[in-house]
Amino acid sequence: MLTRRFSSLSATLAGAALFCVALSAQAREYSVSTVLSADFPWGQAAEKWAELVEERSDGRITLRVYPNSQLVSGDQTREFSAMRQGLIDMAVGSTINWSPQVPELNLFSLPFLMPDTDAVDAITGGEAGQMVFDAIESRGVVPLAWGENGFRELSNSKLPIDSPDDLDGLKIRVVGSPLFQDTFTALGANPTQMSWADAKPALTTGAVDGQENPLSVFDVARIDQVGQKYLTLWHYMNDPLIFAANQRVWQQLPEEDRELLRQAAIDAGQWEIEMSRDQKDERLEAIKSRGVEVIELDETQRQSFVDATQSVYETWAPEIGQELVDAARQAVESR
Ligand code: X2X
Repeated sequence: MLTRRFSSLSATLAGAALFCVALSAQAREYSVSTVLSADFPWGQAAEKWAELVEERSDGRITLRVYPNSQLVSGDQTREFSAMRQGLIDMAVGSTINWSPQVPELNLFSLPFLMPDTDAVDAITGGEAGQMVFDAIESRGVVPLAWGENGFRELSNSKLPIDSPDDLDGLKIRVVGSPLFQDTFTALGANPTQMSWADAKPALTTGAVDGQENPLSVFDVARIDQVGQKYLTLWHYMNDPLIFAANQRVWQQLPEEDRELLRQAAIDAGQWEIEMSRDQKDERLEAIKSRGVEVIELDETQRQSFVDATQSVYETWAPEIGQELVDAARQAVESR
C-alpha cells in the first residue's frame, strides 16, 4: 500500500518534471523593455516585434513589452546595465540612453553629423553600423536590429530660436549622455539632465524652458500643452533604436529561435522606421494646427549652429573612437 502510494507519487513527480521540460521547450516568455509606450512609434516597434514573434513561433515564444522604463524604475540610463545583468531579457532601446555604458553610441549624438535620413541609413547599414553593433556585443549584449526614434528638434517656451545667441541662458532638459551637456553649453544654454519621466513635470512648472525630442514624441506627448510654444527644426541629431537581447538568454535559445527573433526584429524595425518617417509631415501639421510656432532654418542659420558646436567633436571623437567617427563621416559623404 505504502509502496504503491510512493510509486504513484514518484510517477506524478516524474510526470510533472516531464511537463516542465515540455513546457520550456514549448512556451517561453521574455521581458522587453522600452522607454516609450505603444502610443509612440518606439513602443509600436516593440509591439510589432512581439506580434511577429508570436505569429512565427505559433505562440511558443512570447515577448512581453514593459514600457515607460518601468523595469528600471523610470531611469532609462540604467536599461542597458539591467539587460546586461539579466534583470531584463530584451529591449528596444535608444542609443542615447545606452551611451553611458557604450561610449561608441555617442556617435549618433554628435551634433549635425547626419543631415538627412540617407545619412542615418548609410551609417546604420554600413561599416560604421557594424562597428557599433560590435561595441555593444563586446559589452555583453546581443544587438539584433535597428529602429528609429527620429531627428530631434528643439522646443522652448520663451522665443523663436534661429541662432545660437537665442539659446543664451535658456534652461534645456537633456537626456542621459554627458555629450548633451557639452553641446548645449557650447551653444550658451544651461542644460539639465533628467529622465523622460521627469521632463514633462519640469516643463510644466517652468523648472526648464525647453527640451529636444523627435516630432512624433512632441506630438504624441502633447508637449505644446506644457507651454512649449516654439519649435525649431534643426535636425541636429537622429536617435536610432536598437533591438537587443541579454547574452545568456540568447545563448540558451536554439539556433532556429535565434534566427526567428532576429529576423522578426529586423522586420519590425524596418516597419517602424518607414512608418515613423511617413508620418513626419502629418505630425508637423498637427503640431502647427495646435498653435506651435515652427521655425525652419536656412543654410546660413543652420551653419551657425554647426560652427558653434564643433568643440563637441574634439572632446567626444576620442571617447567614441576616431576610427568609428571617420567611418561614419565616410558613410555620410558617399551616401
Ligand atoms: O527621454 C527622451 O527624450 C527620449 C524619450 O527621447 C529618450 O528616451 C531618448
